[in-house]
Amino acid sequence: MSIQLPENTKMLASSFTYGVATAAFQIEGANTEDGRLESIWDRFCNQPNAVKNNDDGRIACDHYHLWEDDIKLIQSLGVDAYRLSIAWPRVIQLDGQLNPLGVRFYQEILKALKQANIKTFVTLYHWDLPQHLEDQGGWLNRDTCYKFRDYANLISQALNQYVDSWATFNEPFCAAILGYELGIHAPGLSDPKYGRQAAHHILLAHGLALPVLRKNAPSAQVGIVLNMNRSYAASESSEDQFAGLMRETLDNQFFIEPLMKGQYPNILQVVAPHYLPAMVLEGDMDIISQPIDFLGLNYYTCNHNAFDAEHFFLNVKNSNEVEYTDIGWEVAPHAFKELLINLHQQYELPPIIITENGAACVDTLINGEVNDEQRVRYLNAHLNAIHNAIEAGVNIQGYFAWSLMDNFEWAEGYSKRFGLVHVDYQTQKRTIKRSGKAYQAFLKARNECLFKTVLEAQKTIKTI
Ligand code: IFM
Repeated sequence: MSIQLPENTKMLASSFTYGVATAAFQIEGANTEDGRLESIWDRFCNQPNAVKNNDDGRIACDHYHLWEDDIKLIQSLGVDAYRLSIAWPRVIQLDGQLNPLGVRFYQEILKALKQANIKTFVTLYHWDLPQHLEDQGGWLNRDTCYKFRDYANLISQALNQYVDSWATFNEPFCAAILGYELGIHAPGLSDPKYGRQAAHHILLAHGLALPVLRKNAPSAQVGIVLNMNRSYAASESSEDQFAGLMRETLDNQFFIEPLMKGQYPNILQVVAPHYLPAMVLEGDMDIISQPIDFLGLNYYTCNHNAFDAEHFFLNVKNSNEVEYTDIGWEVAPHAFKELLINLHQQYELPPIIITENGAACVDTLINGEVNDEQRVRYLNAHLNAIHNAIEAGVNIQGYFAWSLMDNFEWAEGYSKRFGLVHVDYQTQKRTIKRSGKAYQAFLKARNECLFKTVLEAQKTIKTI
């Protein structure tokens, strides 16, 4: 099994960007080095049983020390771009000023990527809020939005020359809802009134940072990354249909509608006002809904929802025989295509970049090789789903596989592996898996095909 797309697809054009993605806390380690401050995830990992096996991010993939080799690895895959995140607690000191050592770390990485001709996609917030801000209420405190804007201002000035694309936030749903409503992620609070207020403040912080980024980085693309799963009703019954609608509303529309239309979904006012943020000030929705250059979308799976009187929906398994990944997520490329087409029909979207997509598999290293054929099939099917969505009119301009390498999978610790590259956490040895080789081969074939097209174009020009 390899990765193959139809020959005539727009996804083979040079304008379509292929990359791999990571996030700071998941790979860097070195969480007390060079003046890095404590983050909410350092604190959360220290709470007994908050994370599987009580794993933490102290070493992770030791990328803080191994980044040069990791960039060679990225280069060897033949990707056009690398998506990484900046750790806010590494680059901003307690006094609000830049930490020169933390900044230098990212400058070196970004510079090396540019030298390797790899485009740089930088996310400002991939969930690692400085703990001292959480101590003052974190995303429940409106002041954090202004702190985020100030951080965005300083760091974009420091890194601007090396960055092609800035995303303000990765997955506001996870940061706000898993962190403040469901208690699964840091900081571990559990109440809809917290989750929805945190979400509003994150969206507001995104809007406050936009003009700052545009001013400091006028030639870069600026956007935000949302995660979306396709929500289905578990059955045809009207109760389950309602459950599917509520899941879609609370998980997906709650985030995209304010960005695209400057409002929270109306249905919530009628059926679930306690799932609306209590404090929205005049002008907030205009700040949130300013135009963006791209919308990043992270897609992994779909869900099926039965009615539940207390929570509106209850996650149930697909009633058909379907395939799952090691994290228990259904493999659903058809749902990916549907999701993309639905969004395209619902909104006037900016260009979409698939900023994450991938699978957790039971990967075992045998004789120096990892034969992750499920991940190869997964990538192939999802890339083809994107092709089908493009054919149906959706403007998609890039794809990033999650993830470059195995890493700290949040509440699941190191028990789930998403990498195209295997990491031995004892030795920090990296081994490219079969999926990494398949992606590499696919990109090589695409580049050869681009090269052929250029040669043919040159020949035609000569004969004119
Ligand atoms: O590992 C995460 C990533 O940090 C955000 N998106 C989903 C991935 C897999 O769960």
